[in-house]
Amino acid sequence: MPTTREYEKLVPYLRGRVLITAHRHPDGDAVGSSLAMYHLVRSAGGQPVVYSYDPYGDEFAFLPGSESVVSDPELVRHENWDAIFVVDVSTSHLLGPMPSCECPWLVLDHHSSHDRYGTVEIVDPSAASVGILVEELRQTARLPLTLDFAKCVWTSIVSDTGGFRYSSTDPRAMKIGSRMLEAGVNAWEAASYLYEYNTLERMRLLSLALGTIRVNGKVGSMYVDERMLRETETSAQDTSGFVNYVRAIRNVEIAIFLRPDPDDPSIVRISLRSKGQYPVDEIGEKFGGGGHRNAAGCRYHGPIEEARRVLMETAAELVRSRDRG
Ligand SMILES: [Mn+2]
Repeated sequence: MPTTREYEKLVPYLRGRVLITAHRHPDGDAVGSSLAMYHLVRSAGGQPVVYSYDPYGDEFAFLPGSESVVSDPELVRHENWDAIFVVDVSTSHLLGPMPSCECPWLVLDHHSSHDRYGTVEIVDPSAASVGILVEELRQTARLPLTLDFAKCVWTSIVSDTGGFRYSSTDPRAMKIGSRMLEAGVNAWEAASYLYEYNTLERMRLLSLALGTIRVNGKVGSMYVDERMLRETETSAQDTSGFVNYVRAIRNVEIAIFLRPDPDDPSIVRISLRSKGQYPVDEIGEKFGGGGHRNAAGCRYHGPIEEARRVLMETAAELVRSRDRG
């Protein structure tokens, strides 16, 4: 756990004009921790702007502050920022276009493979989500715990622990979660938006994707291609969380999900998940990506069926080498 002294280095910047951003294709932790920072800076008397190159999904619209998020890089380029807060970003490649700013980059992250790209960095791989670090920063700064802030921290923890299910769920996450409930968070409100807010189109896409599931030993895979997206009138963003359906199969230890890159259809974007002992970040890194032990991602240049074959082979190799040793 970071020390009070480490958090104290960030406190003076909370009163400034700050830009807050997270990784592209933001998930619940990226959104929750960005917006928690937004409320924290506001209660400190600073002027925050949250910037996300990829707009937030509709399921996050219940979060206070989400209506003020800026996605046009031109709108943040020419400001005189006192600091840029970056949350949940392991490497600067995962950022959208950023303003060139002489100001300090202040980083809160919890990825184990973290490039040191910031001016001041708090990186704690033992934190279940970055929202936990934002809450610890709030306590250090002795700022009030508001309901708006609590909803964002709660969303960050719920998302990155899979609803308090993953092994990252620890006493620290539960204690901070409990504090957010005391502040008035409604667990069902968050869960209903995060997990039960599917469009009918997305469910139809899922039914097509489920038809592509293939399992070989401990490795399972599934994909969505351009044709399925056209047929169901959906986009690649509608596939978030699909990888979990592969992981949910009994005896599958490594789950692979593939889909076309929305920006470049010649690139396949790949999500990797593992249930336990197999480090899928090692697979991700082989293809120029990365992530956590149990959740990683990468890209592949080539047709989706070829990507699937190559990734399944690589995953099978990892299983073989681990099971031997
Ligand atoms: Mn995270």
